[in-house]
Amino acid sequence: MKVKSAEIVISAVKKAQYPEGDLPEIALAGRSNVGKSSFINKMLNRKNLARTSSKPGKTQTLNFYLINEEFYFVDVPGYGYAKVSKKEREKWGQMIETYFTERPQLKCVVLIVDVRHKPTADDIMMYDFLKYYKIPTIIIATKADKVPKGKWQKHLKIVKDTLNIEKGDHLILFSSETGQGKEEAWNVISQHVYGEQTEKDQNE
Ligand SMILES: Nc1nc2c(ncn2[C@@H]2O[C@H](COP(=O)(O)OP(=O)(O)OP(=O)(O)O)[C@@H](O)[C@H]2O)c(=O)[nH]1
Ligand SMILES: [Mg+2]
Repeated sequence: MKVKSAEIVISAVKKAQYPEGDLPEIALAGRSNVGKSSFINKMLNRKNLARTSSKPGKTQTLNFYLINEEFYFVDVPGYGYAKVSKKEREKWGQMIETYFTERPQLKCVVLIVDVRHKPTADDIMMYDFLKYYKIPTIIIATKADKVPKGKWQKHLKIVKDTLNIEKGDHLILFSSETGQGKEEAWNVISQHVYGEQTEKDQNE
C-alpha cells in the first residue's frame, strides 16, 4: 500500500459527527495503552499523526483519519483502564456500541493485543462482541520487539487459543518499533477495503 496522503478529518463523540459519504472504514480496537495509535502511525509512515502516550487513556474520541482519499482508519479509545469512572465507562460503551453496530461503512475491526501477555477478559469480551455482530476482525499481536524470536510462536498460540479465533480472521505478529508485520497487515486490510484483488493491484 502506497500511502500518498493521510489526514485527520474529525474527532467524533456522536453519530452526527461521523464523516459523510460512503468510503470504507477500518477501526482499531484494543486495551488502553496497547499500541493502537502507534499501529496507525507505523502503517501510515507518520511519526505523530495519531497521538500516542505512555499513559493510558490518550485517545478519548473516535478519530477518523482519511487515507489516500479512499478509506478511513478510525482510532477508538481503549478499554480496560482501571482509573476510569463508571460514568465514563458507560459513555465509552455507548459510543463504541453505536459506532460498531450502526455504521455500514465499517468493513473490518483491527483488534490489537499485546503479544507478551495472555489476552485479558476485556480482550475476550471485545472479540466476542465483534463476532456476535459478525464484524470481520484482524487480530494484531503487537510489541513483538519485546519478545525474543524463539518465543513468538508460543505467544501467538496463547493469543489464538485464548481468544478462540474464528476461521477467516487473521492473526498477525506486529511491532510498531521495527515495522514487522506491516506488509502482511496492509495485505489483509486492503482485502477489506477494496475487496479481493491481485498482489499486483495492491503494489500499484
Ligand atoms: N516496544 C514497543 N512499544 C510500543 C509498541 N506499540 C506501542 N508501544 C508503546 O506503547 C505505549 C502506548 O502506545 P499508544 O499507541 O499510545 O497506545 P493506544 O492503544 O493508542 O493507547 P490509548 O490511546 O491510551 O488507548 C507508547 O509508549 C508506545 O510507544 C511496539 O510495537 N513496541
Ligand atoms: Mg491511542
